Amino acid sequence: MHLHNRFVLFVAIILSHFITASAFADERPNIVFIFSDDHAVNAISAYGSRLADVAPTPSIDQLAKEGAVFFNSFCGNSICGPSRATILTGKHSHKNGFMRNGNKFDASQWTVAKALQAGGYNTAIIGKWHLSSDPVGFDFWEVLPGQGSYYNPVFIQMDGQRQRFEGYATDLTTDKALAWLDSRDKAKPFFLMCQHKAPHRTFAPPLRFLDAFDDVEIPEPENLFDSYANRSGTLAMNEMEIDRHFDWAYDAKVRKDERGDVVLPKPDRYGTPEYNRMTPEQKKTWDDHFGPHNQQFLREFASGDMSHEDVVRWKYQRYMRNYLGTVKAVDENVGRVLDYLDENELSENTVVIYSSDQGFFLGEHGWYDKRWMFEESFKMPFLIRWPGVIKPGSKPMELIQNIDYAPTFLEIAGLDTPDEVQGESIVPIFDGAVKGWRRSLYYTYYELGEHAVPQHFGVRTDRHKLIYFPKTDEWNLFDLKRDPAEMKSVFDSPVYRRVRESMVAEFKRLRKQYDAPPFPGQ
Ligand code: SGN
Ligand code: CA
Repeated sequence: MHLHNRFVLFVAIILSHFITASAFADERPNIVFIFSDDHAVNAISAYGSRLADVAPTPSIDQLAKEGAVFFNSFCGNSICGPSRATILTGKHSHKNGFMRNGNKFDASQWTVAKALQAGGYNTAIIGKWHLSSDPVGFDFWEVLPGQGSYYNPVFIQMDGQRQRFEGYATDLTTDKALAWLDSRDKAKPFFLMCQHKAPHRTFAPPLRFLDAFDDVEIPEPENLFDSYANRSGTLAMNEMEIDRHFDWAYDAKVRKDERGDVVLPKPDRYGTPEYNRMTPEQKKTWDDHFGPHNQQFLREFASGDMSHEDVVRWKYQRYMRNYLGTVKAVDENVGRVLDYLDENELSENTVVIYSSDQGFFLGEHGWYDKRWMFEESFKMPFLIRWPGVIKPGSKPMELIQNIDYAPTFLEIAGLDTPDEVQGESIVPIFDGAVKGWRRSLYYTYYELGEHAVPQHFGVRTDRHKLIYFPKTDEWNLFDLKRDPAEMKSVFDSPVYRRVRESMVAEFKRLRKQYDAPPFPGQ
């Protein structure tokens, strides 16, 4: 902790014992952490991807313009609950015990929320939580059960009651966050986690944005039709392809009762749970939008003129329009929070962060979903605005990871980070002159089964990535400069012998540094 911060905190604590709250206010910065679920950096225009022109995100981009956008920000385990547990604890999954989505978070352990609360912050979490046990360390919480729903969602209240609200989850989460800001203890600085369900599967946009992308053709990634050659054999075993696994009614929104005699190919296993939640008026708006598009598609499909690739391309367009519609609502709601801070003269002394629990495949490798250590799902968006501290328009290239969030929040708050925390505060990067920053990141994925992604572990430097698949005992090595789309492993190439040796050594070093357990089954 900076000496200055330590002094401010010391004075704040001493004074608060003698002076009433109205006479003395703790001036440490507020922290607003806006977090979404499965938001790929490629769907944020500040990152400048192929989608930047067709799907701009002006409010999230405002954080980049007025602060920093981190281009090399990553998770430690590309799945929801584990990423959230890492953010709260500053530790990799094997240390905080939350390795898979099915786990229950051990709420008795140290978390950054508890530390901020004990350190004088007013703390709240609203929206998606997904850690099974109740939130601890928050003065206020109101969270979605499990994955939550998009339309007319239920929120769990602090007394355990479940209450259903009419509306759209992203709007409601923001409404509740702003209401909490109004009612908070204004003598204290605040830490607010505003966490959206969107743009998670089943990619259901607010009704006002159903047609937002109707008139644009969404650019395809070059590897929409990946053959999975030249890499681990486990890639071809995946169950997350737009082609073979994107469900017709559930994901592509072509309901069974709309199809007449037309028989669509597999997969067609699930129903339409989000549609079923809607009021009759909401359903009508939905049907007025999707009905004519679906009929046109079904006619074309039935005519036999569509090739297999044409059908995949149609599904990709349908997927992206819906995904980007949910993102548009997230962006709009980020704007509402920024406006609130302006209107209440809070912007100057509030650090605002936008991030998401991991990345997502937007058709790259033919996929939706995440989990793999490949760039699209390994990356986490990270944009941060801190007026007077971060130079507007900064584009840091340091390798940061979700283990770093807890120590960063604590340094912002002028509080100490316990030694057991594995991440580093990124505050020194804000000066633009950090020396000796980490040179590599450790990755783990422990789930067994869903979407058929195998357990794997790896290391990434600024140039190379090494992945180990224990079940098949395979190693992949990627040269991210020559092969940014990760289409060919060079692990066995003699040209890469030196790189391979140094990456394997770095992997071992990191596993030791983070006190990693043996690989599963070994
Ligand atoms: C659900 C989804 C999966 C998704 C996981 C994990 N299926 O199970 O597609 O990979 O969540 O997502 S769904 O039918 O329920 O939509 S995570 O973000 O929670 O980790
Ligand atoms: Ca997620």
